[in-house]
Amino acid sequence: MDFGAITKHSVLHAKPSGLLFQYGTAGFRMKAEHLDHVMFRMGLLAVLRSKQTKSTIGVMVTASHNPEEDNGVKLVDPLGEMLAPCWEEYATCLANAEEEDMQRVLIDISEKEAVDLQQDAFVVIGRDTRPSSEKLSQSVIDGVTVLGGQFHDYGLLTTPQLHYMVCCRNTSGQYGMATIEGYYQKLSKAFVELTKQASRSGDEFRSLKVDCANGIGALKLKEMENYLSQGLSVQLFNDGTKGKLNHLCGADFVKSHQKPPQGMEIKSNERCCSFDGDADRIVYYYCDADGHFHLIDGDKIATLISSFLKELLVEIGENLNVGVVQTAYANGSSTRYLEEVMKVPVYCTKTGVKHLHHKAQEFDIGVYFEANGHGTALFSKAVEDKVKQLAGELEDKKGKAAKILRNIIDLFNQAAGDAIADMLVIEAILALKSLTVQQWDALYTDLPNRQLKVKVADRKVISTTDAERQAVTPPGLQEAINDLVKKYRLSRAFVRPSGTEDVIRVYAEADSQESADSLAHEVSLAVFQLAGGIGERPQPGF
Ligand code: NG1
Ligand code: ZN
Repeated sequence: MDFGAITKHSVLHAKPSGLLFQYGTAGFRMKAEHLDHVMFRMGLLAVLRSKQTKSTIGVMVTASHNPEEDNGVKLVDPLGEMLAPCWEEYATCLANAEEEDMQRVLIDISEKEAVDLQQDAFVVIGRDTRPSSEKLSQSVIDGVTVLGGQFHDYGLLTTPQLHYMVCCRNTSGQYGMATIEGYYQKLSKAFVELTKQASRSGDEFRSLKVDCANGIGALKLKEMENYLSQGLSVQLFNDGTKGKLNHLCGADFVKSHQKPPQGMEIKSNERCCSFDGDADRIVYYYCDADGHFHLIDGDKIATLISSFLKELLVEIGENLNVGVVQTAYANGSSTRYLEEVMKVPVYCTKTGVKHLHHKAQEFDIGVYFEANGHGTALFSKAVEDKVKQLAGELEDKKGKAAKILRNIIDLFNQAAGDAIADMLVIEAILALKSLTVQQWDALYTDLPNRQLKVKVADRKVISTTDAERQAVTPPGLQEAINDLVKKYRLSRAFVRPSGTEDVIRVYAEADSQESADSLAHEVSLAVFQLAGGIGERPQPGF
């Protein structure tokens, strides 16, 4: 390592004082103006990780569903997965190091991980459409080059597209071509084949309204449209030409406010969906004839997908298992429906897709979704091999099911959730099963729920256990929550510190919206009192 050069460049990316940086659930995330040095240093770290794994590493500049003024960065590991946990710690350490300690920290990481500094390094970079992203990705490149790494800057990409590129490059093309055309070709081929297998009638299944959160999803869907042929016609809204990123639109807005985005005209019973700012989340919805809004969140998406995959496995007749992985935010009705009606085993993990992903790998087919619409399905090697074999050999019902499954595997073949891939899978399933959005929604009725945020002086005072469903500290908080929950029917509530914002999140569900709202409010007050709330006391009403 040329420490002279590193220092020379590093001082041009000075660390602001008095701020703490933490590689959280989704990398670093904060106001864009504080992130320049983090970007430079993540460029350095990506080179070390690339040398250590002898593979291409990805760096994505995005703050996903956060406001336009924020930005963030995360590293993508060789097979397109999230960064390994001990490297998250190195990332935090490097981001917080004072200028004079940089050398020591870099040497420490290299020694601990036995990084061969002579090894070549290759880093691929992508960014979302935030005004700050271009300059920040230049700082990443600065970090990569000063450590002697090679790079390819893909420019504007969705987060899942960057994961795809990393995976393609590390599997020497087996997974697909590491170009944007390669991505479109792989997904559209699978989708078009699937829709050919559907015996559909009418236009109902062919058109879909998509709210792109004024983000990267709009650009990429526009490019992709030409590849989808007649299979699907998407009508894009909030495409970034007018509105602000994630402002009053996008998957996070729709899910948390439980109402349609602005900037989209919805006629009754039309099928609509929303992406988030970097297109790794998706939620569906429609308005019924009475004008009532119906949200179809990640839980219902997981239900549709896992039920369909289970049916295919029955057709194929192999002894393979499907499991669903959720977090504590999953609606209680979805868990009940999956377990009791679908007879699918359901597991709960901590928030953050890496936890869900890890658990989902234990099944032949693991379907995982966060309620907010971030998720995918994973297929074991055994399933992939069996399906390929049957799809090639058989022409009967079993062969047909195997062909469908093979295309779904191709569409889903993403190491983390991809709104575009999820959308295509969902559209294909609805078409194949001739299901309307209303029929899909009617699988079960969500329990009314409410999510709130509480500001506290130090969010670390709350620690949790049992996949975040129980608060361990501060003392007395869980008992208070238990007492409040008892006051309502079909009720449940939990609290946890956010990994991406400086807040405590409160979740409550109950038999009516009034009860869910009131329980969420009461739990917020308990958090405020027992966990050191700051600012104004939580007020009832939303
Ligand atoms: P935090 O801020 O830790 O709650 C949020 C989402 C996660 C995940 C991450 C990363 C909720 C309640 N939380 O995490 O599910 O998607 O952002 O983007 O939706
Ligand atoms: Zn996102």
